[in-house]
Amino acid sequence: MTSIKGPAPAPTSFPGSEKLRIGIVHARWNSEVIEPLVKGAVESIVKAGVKPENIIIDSVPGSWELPIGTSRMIAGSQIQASSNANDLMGGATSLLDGEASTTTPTTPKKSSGPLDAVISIGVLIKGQTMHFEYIAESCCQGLMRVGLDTSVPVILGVLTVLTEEQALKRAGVGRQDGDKGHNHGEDWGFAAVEMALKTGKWA
Ligand code: DLZ
Repeated sequence: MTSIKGPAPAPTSFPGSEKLRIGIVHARWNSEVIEPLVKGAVESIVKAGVKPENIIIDSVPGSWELPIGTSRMIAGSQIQASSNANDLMGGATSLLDGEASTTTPTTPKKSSGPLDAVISIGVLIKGQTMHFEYIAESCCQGLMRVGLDTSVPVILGVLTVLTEEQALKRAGVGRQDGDKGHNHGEDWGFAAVEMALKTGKWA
């Protein structure tokens, strides 16, 4: 039996999206899953009409750090009004060229303008202790708070899964049953563009 779960198809056109600036903050834990998720998000953001140079990518150590990383990226983008976005962490262009490398840690980012939405991407895989529960709960609550406090849409790109295979399938790179699954990063990219257009200064 097929499942009814999942988002309805995203809108096919996003008028005004060429003006948008979208941020992605990703954790570096579980990078084998993070990489396709980030790539999927970038591809759908571009498919929706956002210029690759207007996609800012940064990383934090783990999902626990996503709320502060997201908060800082939003604040930094509102303060700094210069610098080429594509210089930051390699921008999104290298990902679109097929080079799905995640970013390396650097100093806080400058930006060439305020961000219209941010996707926060992390992968939490349950282990033998309670660590997973504490990080997942705090991370999700923290990200909701950042979105509400800043009025900049924060897209929840955090997978909270019980097994590695569950994570891989949700990044479209599943290894078992001949089923690669579906890359949720693609949905997050479209969600970011839709929310950026429905809220903030372009609404
Ligand atoms: C410590 C930890 C553990 C056990 N598991 C994960 C995980 O599955 N996914 C993830 O993104 N991060 C994990 N971390 C790291 C924490 O998020 C955090 O980076 C460290 O505790 C340092 O604050």
